Amino acid sequence: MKVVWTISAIMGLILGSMSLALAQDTGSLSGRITFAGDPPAKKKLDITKDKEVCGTVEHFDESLVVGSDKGVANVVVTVLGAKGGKFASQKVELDQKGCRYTPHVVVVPTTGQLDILNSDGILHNIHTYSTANPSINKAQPKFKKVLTEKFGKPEIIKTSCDAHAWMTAWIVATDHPFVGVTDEKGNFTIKDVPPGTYKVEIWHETLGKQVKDVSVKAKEGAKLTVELAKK
Ligand SMILES: [Cu+2]
Repeated sequence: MKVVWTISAIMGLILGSMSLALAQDTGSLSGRITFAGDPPAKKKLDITKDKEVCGTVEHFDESLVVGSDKGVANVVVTVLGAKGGKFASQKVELDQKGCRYTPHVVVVPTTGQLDILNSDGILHNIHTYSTANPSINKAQPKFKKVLTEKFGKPEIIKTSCDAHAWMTAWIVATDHPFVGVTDEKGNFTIKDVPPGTYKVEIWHETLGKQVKDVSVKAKEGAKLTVELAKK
């Protein structure tokens, strides 16, 4: 018994130090995406249907969300060609609450699944506009609390609800975890990136795409600041 315990303790130490070594050999990439010019005013949307549910939250146009300090939200930052890494979770959620998708941009592993929740208890519809993956056009009645979908090919997919014209979300299907989405302040962080020189893709639904070269060094945090302008 004692021997078994000792062996497992040694194995634990070895495995522990191995994963520690792996973590130390990676770097991170963080930064900020800003808007060139004056931040556009928030545009409030008129809710014309199912007001008793959809009207419980305020709705704003989310196609371009810029903070007062010019940070752009919902920008997808992807490190192209980085190998390995681990997803935080294979199960990701997209909620429909107050007839609004949360989050607006959701990152889903191509090996994982997206659980689309209907917290509203009214009829929604999931309509995806994809090219690499099969398109989805499914009703989600009030009793259907969860709809589970898979996206096997990497792609950024526009998603909307045919029942509520203002509802839009973006599904980022990815085969690696080196993807970040900017927060309300335009900040993003991508952890555990293997050292190397990469092309980094910056994508926003309204402001388009840019590609930058970035070098990530072991145990160091690389920084990237990009300004996006209206096309
Ligand atoms: Cu809907």
